[in-house]
Amino acid sequence: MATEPARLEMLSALARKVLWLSSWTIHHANHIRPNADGLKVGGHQASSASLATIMSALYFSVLRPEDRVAVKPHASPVFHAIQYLFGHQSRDKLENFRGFKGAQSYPSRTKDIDDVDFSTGSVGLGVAQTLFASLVQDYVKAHGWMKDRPEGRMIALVGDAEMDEGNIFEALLEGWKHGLRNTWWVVDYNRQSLDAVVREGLWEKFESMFRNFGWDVVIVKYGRLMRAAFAEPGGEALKRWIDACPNAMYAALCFQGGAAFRKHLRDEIGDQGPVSQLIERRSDGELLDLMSNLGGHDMASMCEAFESIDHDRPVCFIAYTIKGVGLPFQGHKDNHAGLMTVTQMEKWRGAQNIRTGHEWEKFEGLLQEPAALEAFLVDAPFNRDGRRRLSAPVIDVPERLSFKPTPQMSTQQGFGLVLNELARGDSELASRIVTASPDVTVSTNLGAWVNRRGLFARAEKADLFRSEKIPSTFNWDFSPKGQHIELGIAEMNLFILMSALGLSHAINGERLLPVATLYDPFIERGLDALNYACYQDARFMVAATPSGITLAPEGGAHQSIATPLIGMAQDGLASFEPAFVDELAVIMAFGFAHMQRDGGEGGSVYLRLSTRTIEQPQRMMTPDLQKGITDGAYWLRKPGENCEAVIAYTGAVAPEAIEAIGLIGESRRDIGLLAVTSADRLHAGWTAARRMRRDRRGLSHLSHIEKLLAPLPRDCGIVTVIDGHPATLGWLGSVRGHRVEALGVEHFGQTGSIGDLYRHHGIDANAIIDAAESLTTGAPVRHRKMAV
Ligand SMILES: Cc1ncc(C[n+]2csc(CCOP(=O)(O)OP(=O)(O)O)c2C)c(N)n1
Ligand SMILES: [Mg+2]
Repeated sequence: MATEPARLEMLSALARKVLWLSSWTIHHANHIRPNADGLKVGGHQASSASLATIMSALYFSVLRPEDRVAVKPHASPVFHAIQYLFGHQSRDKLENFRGFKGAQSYPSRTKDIDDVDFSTGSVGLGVAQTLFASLVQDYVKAHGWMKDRPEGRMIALVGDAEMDEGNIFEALLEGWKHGLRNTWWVVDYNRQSLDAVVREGLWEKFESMFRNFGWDVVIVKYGRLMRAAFAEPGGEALKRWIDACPNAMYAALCFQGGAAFRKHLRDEIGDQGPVSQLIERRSDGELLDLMSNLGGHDMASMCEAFESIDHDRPVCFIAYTIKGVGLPFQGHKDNHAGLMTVTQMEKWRGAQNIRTGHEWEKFEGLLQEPAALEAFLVDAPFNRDGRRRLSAPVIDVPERLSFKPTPQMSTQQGFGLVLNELARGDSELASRIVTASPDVTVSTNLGAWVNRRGLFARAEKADLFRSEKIPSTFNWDFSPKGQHIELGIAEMNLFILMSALGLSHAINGERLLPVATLYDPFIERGLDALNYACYQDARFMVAATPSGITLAPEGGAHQSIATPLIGMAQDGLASFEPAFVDELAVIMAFGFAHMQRDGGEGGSVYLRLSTRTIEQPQRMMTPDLQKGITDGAYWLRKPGENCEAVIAYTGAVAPEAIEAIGLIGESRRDIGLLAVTSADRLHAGWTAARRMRRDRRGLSHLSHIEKLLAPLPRDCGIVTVIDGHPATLGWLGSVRGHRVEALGVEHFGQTGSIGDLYRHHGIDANAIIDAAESLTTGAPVRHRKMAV
């Protein structure tokens, strides 16, 4: 199906306009309203130009409202230019590109105003996001929630060097396992990265790899001018020369221009009659137009390629392009940060018929009637349904979740019990939960949930062990109604899946409540994807277990030290480390509600859990206690007026802290025990309160931790203890100026029993007592824990 010539003409005109506007945006930011600190805006002009035609073909003609796109980070100016033409982006924001509150350097769902579907920036992640978004769409459809909404295509515009990122390969494999559909990746094959020109023949590797994973591959190499020239006498020889020309040479010739092409062609092909005539018939300008008419810059070829797809299998388009096409530094290997000079821009402005002072006018310099162009934009199928970002109602969450208590439990076990209770019921909440785990479903206690709710797959598949009547603890039946997505071991995939599930309300208009489990140390393996998911405001819950050195015999490789600090520092992620299961049940209920709150009010949730079985408190869950738990801390033993020392603990070391309190109690009368369930929320509350007071928004506002520590005498000492980096709680002394001894883990773990390791790292009861003693005056503490 060919696009009619009149339509093609409009599309090509708009693509030229997009190239102008995107380049002018960058030029403006550098030369007309430069950044106050004089920083140049690099990395955009050349990289954007590559995609002006391809993205114009997509947005102005091919895309439908239900399609969703991840745009290569450096094509942000092209994206903003397209949205500006649609009327979704303001001139003011473009003039302030990369400035404070201006259009973002990389498309951002949360910061940009112009309908960004998926944020990008860290290369590779947006690409994989589209793949997982498609799997999520399948999930929503299989659960009967698509109603009459058509299926969208999930499309990524990918840089060729971006394909080096390992997470893309991990995603490809996972997509193949799940029968991926409705996904298009368009590779901007400009054969350049940031530093260099890519390896020869890379496209062959891409082609075989994608086919291997069940994708269709469409290679768009030659534009219309080229194809017409190949049909002329001598055209075959020209085509052979183009195909054999090394990437670096082709790029260099594009930079040098038509005369250089002519010289090279003459030198290399020699005088061969028809092909020489073909070349000589063209002026230098025409020859350059011909040689730079690669498929990715030819509107007809791109429309044809996109419109030829009449199935829902995944497709990889490899579109040949020239980095910086149409600009003075096209093809130059150093052009990534290249910028046009003022003189170059003036010359180019002339060639584009743009009058000074009219640079931002939508149709300036185009030959077509403005009214016809405007009508064309209004009629673009992409805009048919108006607003594309959807929303979904909030799912009710009870104040706290129930579980079957036992006197001794670990938080990991408790997590399984809470989910099991949810799975047994028939609440709306339970029906919207989707769990996922990278091959650690059973070992993170998700088994009971999965037994009841089943695994997700588009087609039914019964558990063979069960059908063969072989006894097994777990039923692994797959069905379209299943609520657990089992992944391979790649943690990057887990977090990008969370990112996709956690945006379902905005993408599919159907809310999902995703819960991921993994081993705590492997958060670091997927950290950039976790950050990415938070950056674009996806909402999910991560249960990371086991953690710290408490998983003692596993050795140093599996012991996490830094994760509590990651939990504190990661924006958009509220992190908790409860010691007891009743706390966890409160936190999970809070978490499911927090995941659904709008904007800055809500976010994702990280639970750092443990396999250590400890004695559980028998107590009433009062509203005060509940609030303390979710705000981040509460007094497990309230300090008196003359309190000498406070022990503030987090997580699995609770028994050590309690034991130390008992032993110190013989020699020191007034000792407090502070249970810290979330160093993250405590710290965030504290900084927010100080900001409010500084800004005079709430002069008397005190944060939770300030209120908790207020009654302590000035000379009271605080011992903090956590199975993680001591800096997590070390700041508590700054709140009201108390001295602190911060205990924790700073070195890779040894193998041994929990007792051995707590002693070795100085987080056992005796170490706590020693620390308390060093902070208090008076006689030495008489009792110590006896070695066992
Ligand atoms: C994870 C990550 N590493 C490094 C970068 C810095 N960076 C930005 S673009 C780029 C090269 C991109 O080359 P390609 O994908 O071919 O895009 P092109 O500029 O050619 O369009 C690099 C290394 C980044 N954005 N993200
Ligand atoms: Mg490239």
